[in-house]
Amino acid sequence: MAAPIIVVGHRNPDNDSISSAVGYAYLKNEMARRLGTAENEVYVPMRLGPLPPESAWVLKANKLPIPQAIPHVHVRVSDAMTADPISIATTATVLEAGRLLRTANVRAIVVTNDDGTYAGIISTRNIANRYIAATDLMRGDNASMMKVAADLIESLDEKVGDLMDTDVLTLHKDDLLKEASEDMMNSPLREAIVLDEDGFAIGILTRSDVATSPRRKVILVDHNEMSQAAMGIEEADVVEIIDHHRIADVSTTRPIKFLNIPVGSTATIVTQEFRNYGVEIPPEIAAVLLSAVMTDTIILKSPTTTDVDREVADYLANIIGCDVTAFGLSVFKTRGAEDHMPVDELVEADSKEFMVGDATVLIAQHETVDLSAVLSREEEILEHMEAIRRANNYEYVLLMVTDILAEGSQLLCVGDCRQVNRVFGVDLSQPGGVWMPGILSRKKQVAARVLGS
Ligand SMILES: [Mn+2]
Repeated sequence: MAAPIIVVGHRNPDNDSISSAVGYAYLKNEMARRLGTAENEVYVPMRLGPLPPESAWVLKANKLPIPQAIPHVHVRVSDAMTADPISIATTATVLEAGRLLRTANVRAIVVTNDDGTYAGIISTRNIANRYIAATDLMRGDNASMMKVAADLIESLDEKVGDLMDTDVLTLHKDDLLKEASEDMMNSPLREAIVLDEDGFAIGILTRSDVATSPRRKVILVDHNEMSQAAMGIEEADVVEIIDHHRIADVSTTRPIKFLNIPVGSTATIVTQEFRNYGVEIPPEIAAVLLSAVMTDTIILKSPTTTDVDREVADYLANIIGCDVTAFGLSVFKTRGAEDHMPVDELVEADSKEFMVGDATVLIAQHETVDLSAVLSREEEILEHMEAIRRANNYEYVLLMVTDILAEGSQLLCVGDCRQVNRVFGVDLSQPGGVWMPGILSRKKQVAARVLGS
C-alpha cells in the first residue's frame, strides 16, 4: 500500500482547520473508493497542534477519531525503508544464508537472536569476503588449491553469527531521512537497520532507498501560506489546496487543484465539493463541517459571512436534523468556561486605552454567546474593573459584553461614568449595567462617540 496522503490545516489549528481536514479526507477516500483506487490512495486527516475544544466536542459527539498530531512533514526513515525485512537466525549456516540471499534476490538479510531481536546483518559482501579470504591459502601448487577448496566447503557450514556485520548503523522509524542519509554516507556499509523500542528489526534502509527517497504527499486545507504550514512542507509534494484566505506563497512544481473561494469557512467549500461530486454527506461529517462554518463565521454573524455560507449551513443542518443557531450555540458553549474563565482574561483580553481630554479611559470588550454566564459574575467583574481603574488612574473603565447572537452589548462601567451616561443617554450606575441593542463595534460605535463628545 502506498503511503497515506496527509490532509492538514494550519499551525495552531482552529476548528475549521481540523474539521475541513476531517471532511475533505472523507470526501477524497469516498471518491477513491468509487474510482476503485482506494487501495493505493488513502487520505488521512492530521493536525499541527492541540485540538480546539469545539473540535474535541464535535468529534467525540459523533464518534469520529481525533486526527493524529504530526510535528512535521519531513520525509522520515519509515517513508523510505523496506518494512518487515527478511531475517535469518545467528545459528543458520552460511549455505542457508546464501540460498536465502539468492531466492529473495536481496543483498543483505537481517540476522536475529534466539528471541527474535536484531543481532546483525549478513550480506553478499560478507560471503564474498569469506571466499576471497580462502584464496590466502593459495600458493600456486595443486596441494594448496585443494586446501582452498576444502576451506570453501568448510565455510558453508560456518554459522551466520560468526560472519555477520554487527557495526551496522541503526535507526528509528521517525528519524529524518535527510539526517539518516548523511549518517549512512559516513557508514562503511550500504545498509542501515531500523529498530523498534524492543530491539526488533522493523525495516532495512539501503543507499539506493535514500537516493530515490519519496516525498510525502500533502493536501493543505484552510491555509496556503508557508509560515502557517507544517514544518518540512518544502520537502513535501503539495497535491491540492482548499482554502478561503488570501493567496500567499506556497508554490508547487506541478499544476494542482487549488480551490480558493472568499467565503466564511473552508468547511463551506468542502461541503460544496461533496455536492459537486454528488457524494452523500453522512450526518456525523455534516456535524463536523457545520461546526466549522459556525466557528469561522461566529454563527453566521461575522462580516465575512456570505450567502453561500448561509445556504450551506441550512443544507448541513438539514442533514443533521438540527436548527442552525441552536447547533451554533452548542458549538460555542463548548469553549464555555466563561463561568470559569479568569476574570482578568474576561475583562482585559481585549481592552484599549483612550485619551478623553486630559483623562485616560479604558474601554474593554468581551464577545460571548452566553451573556447570562458572564453577567452572573457581575460583582467579581466590577471589582476587577475597579482594581484596574485605581491601579492606572483611569477616569473610568467601560466593559462591553457583546452578545454576538442578540447583536447588542451589555455596558458595565466603574469610575466617573458621567460622560458615557451623557453620550448614550443611559444611567450606568444601576446594577447589571445597561443593554444597548445594535452596539457591536467598540471602535465605530463606542470609542468614536466617546471621543467625539
Ligand atoms: Mn478558516
